[in-house]
Amino acid sequence: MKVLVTGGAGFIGSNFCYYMLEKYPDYQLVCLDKLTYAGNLSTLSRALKNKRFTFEKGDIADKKFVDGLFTRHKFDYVINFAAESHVDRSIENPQVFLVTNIIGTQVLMDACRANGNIRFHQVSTDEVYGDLPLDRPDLLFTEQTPIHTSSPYSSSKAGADLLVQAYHRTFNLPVTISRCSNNYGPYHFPEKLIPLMISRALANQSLPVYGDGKNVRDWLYVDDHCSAVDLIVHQGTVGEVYNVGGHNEMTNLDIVKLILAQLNKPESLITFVSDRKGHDLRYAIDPSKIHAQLGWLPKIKFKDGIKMTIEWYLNNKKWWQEIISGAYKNYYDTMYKNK
Ligand code: NAD
Ligand code: TDX
Repeated sequence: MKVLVTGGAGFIGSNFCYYMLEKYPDYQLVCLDKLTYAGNLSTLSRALKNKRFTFEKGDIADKKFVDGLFTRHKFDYVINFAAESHVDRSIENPQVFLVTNIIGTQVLMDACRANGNIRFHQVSTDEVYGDLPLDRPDLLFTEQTPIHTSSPYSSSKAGADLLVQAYHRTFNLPVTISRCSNNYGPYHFPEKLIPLMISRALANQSLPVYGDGKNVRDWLYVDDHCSAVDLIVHQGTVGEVYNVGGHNEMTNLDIVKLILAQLNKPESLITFVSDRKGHDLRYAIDPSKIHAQLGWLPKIKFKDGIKMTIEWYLNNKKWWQEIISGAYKNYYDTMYKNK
């Protein structure tokens, strides 16, 4: 089998490449990645030593490049992780989100159609459902929850999801979609909450918590997301959407306090800053469909996963210190200066 993994130099895509190389010793993997600010070849250094792994630098929205790639390789599966993924950046500059997340998905699906209707999987997000109130813990996102987005990022992901479903109905393209909750784990880019707070706490820098810190996210260890995508791709029903999550809701403030406690740093580092525009209050996934139909369950409990993650950031300082010392420093100064 030959699998195209797009966005494989990013957080979840790279973890997925390692997961697949280990699980399927006879699979060939091709990783297509544009290497934007969020993509790092150093993340793939172990994979690049594997003869079954090939890296291709390119843009999923570049039709000429993508068509050429599909001519050079005969893919059995295409799994689309490539995206602009940071909500705050989408508020500053929406356009690239529309180009990569919507047009990129269309270009990939057209290439699948033109090359024998290749099986296509879209990695989507729980953010397409909008948010839930903080005072209704009984409410969860199901696959039937209406799409109702808040940010340019989530709108671009929702646009792509609708297009994927349209390609199934109109062209009979064999597709599936997964909508996962917030991931955490190794290689998470240090602009996102958990790695940002770990890296700043280690440097005794202030920890910027948006608003009152009471917003809730539903956290899943990245390997559990990888196992869900693997199951959906191999055993899922074509045309279907699967929610992925592990019932692990926490407020942002509790996450930050937990990180500080694990690192033995004082809570006085916490600084409340102005809120994210349109900030979603709460995400919470109902994963009963993927459990009932495919037998998926998460393996890593949050209390173990967060320890493993902090340990990984302590043992891999070179990886993230190189990132935060370059262009990222300007990003931090610009994005947080008025908060
Ligand atoms: P990431 O930002 O860490 O990685 C994205 C990768 O895509 C990078 O390597 C980047 O270089 C690449 N990329 C960006 N634009 C590209 C383009 N035009 N062509 C080719 N490559 C391009 O993102 P992530 O957190 O790993 O998220 C991966 C996917 O999972 C995204 O589709 C995201 O919407 C989805 N998702 C993420 C989470 C989460 O908590 N991080 C949760 C649910 C779903
Ligand atoms: O400095 C910060 N301070 C803060 O309080 C940052 C960066 C975030 N936050 C808050 C905002 C959110 O409520 O923490 C929460 C998590 O923020 P992010 O890490 O930016 O993630 P989120 O906005 O929840 O989106 C993530 O989950 C769904 C991913 O980035 C998306 O790609 C995915 O689709």
